[in-house]
Amino acid sequence: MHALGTILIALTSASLLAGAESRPNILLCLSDDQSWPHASAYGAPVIKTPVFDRVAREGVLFNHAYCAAPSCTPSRSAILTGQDIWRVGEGGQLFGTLPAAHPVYTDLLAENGYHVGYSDKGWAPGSLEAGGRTSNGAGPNYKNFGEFIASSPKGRPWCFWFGSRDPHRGYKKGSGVESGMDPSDVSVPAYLPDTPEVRGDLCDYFFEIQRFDQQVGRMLEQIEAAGQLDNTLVVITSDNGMPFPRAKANLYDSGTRMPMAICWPKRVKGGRTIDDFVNLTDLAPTFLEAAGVRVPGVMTGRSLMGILTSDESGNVEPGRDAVITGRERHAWCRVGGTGYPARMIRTHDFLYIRNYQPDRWPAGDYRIVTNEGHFGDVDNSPSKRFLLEHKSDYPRLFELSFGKRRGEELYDCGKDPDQLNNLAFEPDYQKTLQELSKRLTAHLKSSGDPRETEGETLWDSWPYHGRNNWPLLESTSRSD
Ligand SMILES: [Ca+2]
Repeated sequence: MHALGTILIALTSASLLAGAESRPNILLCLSDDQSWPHASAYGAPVIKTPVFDRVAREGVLFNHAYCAAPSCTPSRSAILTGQDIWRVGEGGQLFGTLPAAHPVYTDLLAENGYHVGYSDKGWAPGSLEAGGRTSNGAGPNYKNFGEFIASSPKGRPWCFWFGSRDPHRGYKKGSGVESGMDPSDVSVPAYLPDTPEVRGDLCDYFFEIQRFDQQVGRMLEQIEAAGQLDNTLVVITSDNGMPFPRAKANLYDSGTRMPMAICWPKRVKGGRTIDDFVNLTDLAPTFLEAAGVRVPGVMTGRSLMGILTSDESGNVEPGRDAVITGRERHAWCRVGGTGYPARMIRTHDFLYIRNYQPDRWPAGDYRIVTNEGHFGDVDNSPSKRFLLEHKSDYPRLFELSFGKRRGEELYDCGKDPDQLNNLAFEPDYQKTLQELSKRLTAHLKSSGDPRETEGETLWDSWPYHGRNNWPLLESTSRSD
């Protein structure tokens, strides 16, 4: 090796060592199936999330954070790789895999001296082996944060992924009310029937969000006790929307808009609320930049460090006026194991959705197998059961959750915050629709989405590494 090269390597190592103490610890706390605005910092009634609220108060609260896909596996693939789901192959759908060829921020931090680990739900669900990985993309597994922090070498920064299993179903029925919640105070989204069954189900969901909040609180106490909170970058968010009809696995706000709060006392001015549109793919480049690690060119996310280190509130960075996300196969619930491919663009005023296969059932095929067996993209739940059993009392809500959809959907988010009235075929909205459609297509093409760049796509033929709950799929399906 040339002498100059040796000197450069020595200098690089020396500067890394010199900077090691100033590099932040990174803590990502991810709930499982929590929608915006279900945290008390957003003013949501009934629910109390003092830890999330504290991080928002001492740091930054995001009003427009969106997951990259409204489904566990693809959302987690996108967080780890910092890429849109259509760029990560079989990582882009539920029970897929995470191909080893895609760099993940956890590996990059480990290669640069970080102590890395995760507990509970990491990259999941799916098959890591199928993608050529020998360990979880979220890092080595630890029993809990306490075990991780105790094993953390002195003087080295750490990066931890806490993947809670709350508020994923199932719920203990009545747990919300038993904990003291008053169901009459619940704000029921307009896409759900306002009934005692649904209000009770929402309370049980809130109960688990509060349990997640308490878990995060105990971790922050440990970090404070170790005197490390000042230089720890803490992110609290969720992987996808709540497990209710027309929410999780859908591209409406109910499925993709996430609560998110970030603090880092040493570097980030607190007490700010941000209106910029951000994607959870932005987290990987944020963590890398905070750690002084080069962000790979393949990452489509954009670091949030500019927002975090600014003094501003509201709209901070130009160009962050929209997010683009998508959906491929969620559950195995259609004839032939197909998905419901769709992409969306969300701006401040509008949500535009493109459904590539409107002939398919968005919530899964309607099949007579068991009472629980309909519409497999919607988690079984008291709310789902109520809507199925009272279809004739709530025909519109039933259609909105389970019926077929048009190839294009457009919602006026100011007038219709729950996104119920599709304006895509209204003459007054054609100009808006054309503009959003053009912008969506341009982004999908430039980011290499096969749905736009290739005639035939592979998603429906990729393996589903989960239990097939539909053994009679080919023979008993009907399409009414
Ligand atoms: Ca989830």
